[in-house]
Amino acid sequence: MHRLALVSLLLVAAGVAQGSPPSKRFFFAPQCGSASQALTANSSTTIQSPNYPSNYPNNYCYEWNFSCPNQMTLSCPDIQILSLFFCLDDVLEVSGNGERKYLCGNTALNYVVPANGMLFARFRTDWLLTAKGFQCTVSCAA
Ligand SMILES: [Ca+2]
Repeated sequence: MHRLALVSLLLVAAGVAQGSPPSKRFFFAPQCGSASQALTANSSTTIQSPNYPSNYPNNYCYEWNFSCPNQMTLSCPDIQILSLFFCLDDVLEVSGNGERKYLCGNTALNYVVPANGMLFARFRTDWLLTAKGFQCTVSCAA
């Protein structure tokens, strides 16, 4: 376990040394799948980690983009993302209202994007240790 922690720290250091943003620090991160959806007024959809509520897989990356003509809300009442390194290993990244969030651990999120905005979410995991993940609702206001 001690050796594993040391190796992980070296990997983190290597990633940070590349100077890229946290979402791209891990050189072993896979290519991200992606989906874009234009929500219409008064509609909603769900995003979730694979296998939810069972554990998400290792080495996973997927990103979502949503647009909405009105105010848009991302609601994640139960987030369980296993991170040993301050959201650098497994992380749900959210942006769209000027504040970029890096979510890990046991937490929740209610994130509001102004009208005619774009909501971006990316879920990325590393090569070991998983957890339950998340299920979120994306709502486009009436
Ligand atoms: Ca992990």
